[in-house]
Amino acid sequence: MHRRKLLGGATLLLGGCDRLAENDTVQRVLASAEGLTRRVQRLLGGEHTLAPEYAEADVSPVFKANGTLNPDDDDYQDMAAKHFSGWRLEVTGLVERPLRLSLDDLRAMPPRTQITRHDCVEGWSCIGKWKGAVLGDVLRQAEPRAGARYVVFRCADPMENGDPDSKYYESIGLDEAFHPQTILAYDMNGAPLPVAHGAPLRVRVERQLGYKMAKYLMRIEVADSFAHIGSGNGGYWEDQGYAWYAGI
Ligand SMILES: Nc1nc2c(c(=O)[nH]1)N[C@H]1C(S)=C(S)[C@@H](COP(=O)(O)O)O[C@H]1N2
Ligand SMILES: [Mo]
Repeated sequence: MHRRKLLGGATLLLGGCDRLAENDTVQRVLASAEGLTRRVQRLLGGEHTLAPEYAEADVSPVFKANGTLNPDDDDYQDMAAKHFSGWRLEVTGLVERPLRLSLDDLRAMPPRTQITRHDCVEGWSCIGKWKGAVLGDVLRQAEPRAGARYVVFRCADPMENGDPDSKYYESIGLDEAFHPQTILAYDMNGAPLPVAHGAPLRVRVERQLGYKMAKYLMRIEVADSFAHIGSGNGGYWEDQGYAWYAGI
């Protein structure tokens, strides 16, 4: 009986980015598995193991777009109509120097290009080529203050009928934020990021699952806790029951 409950939880997890039922067993399994993957990854490879990178020939001919494909938000639509010339990435919270960066500012920073595999919790994968600014470089400019533990990504897309309080968000630890492959991508497969994939800027966190990779990025908040955001679990999908540390 116990075993069947566990398998039920695992099947739900693989079932996709659908809402998970508020189920105690699922919550417990996710919580324990999450700590385990994180510890095992650290034991096996240390903090900064690189995710595998691929060759140009491996790039998927079609990269599936998932989740929000075009944000239902007037401000976002206005910015998109002006080719994101008015868009700025804000860096706020526990930092010495809050930042407001244009796409040109980000493109002027030393770029990193990587060809990696994107794994969605739904069970599909695609290989894509990403180019962007290294998040660690942006954070070093902003200078996180003592007590900073998390980097919270705030996105433009409401998840419930245009409700501004339901906008997608995500968070990662400061260690993951300073990982060399954690980038803010403005190009995909050699062209500016399409709207369906998160224009004008999306996060790549290559050692974790797709839902960590926030699209339509508007603001980065450096914080000591995410308990005050959403339902307090560190991300839109985490609030529906997914693991915060989504290691692959
Ligand atoms: N802002 C935002 N970011 C998001 C999502 C979303 O709906 N909104 N979906 C997530 C999920 S579940 C996946 S698999 C990837 C999909 O990225 P893609 O559209 O480039 O495939 O984006 C992630 N980031
Ligand atoms: Mo996903």
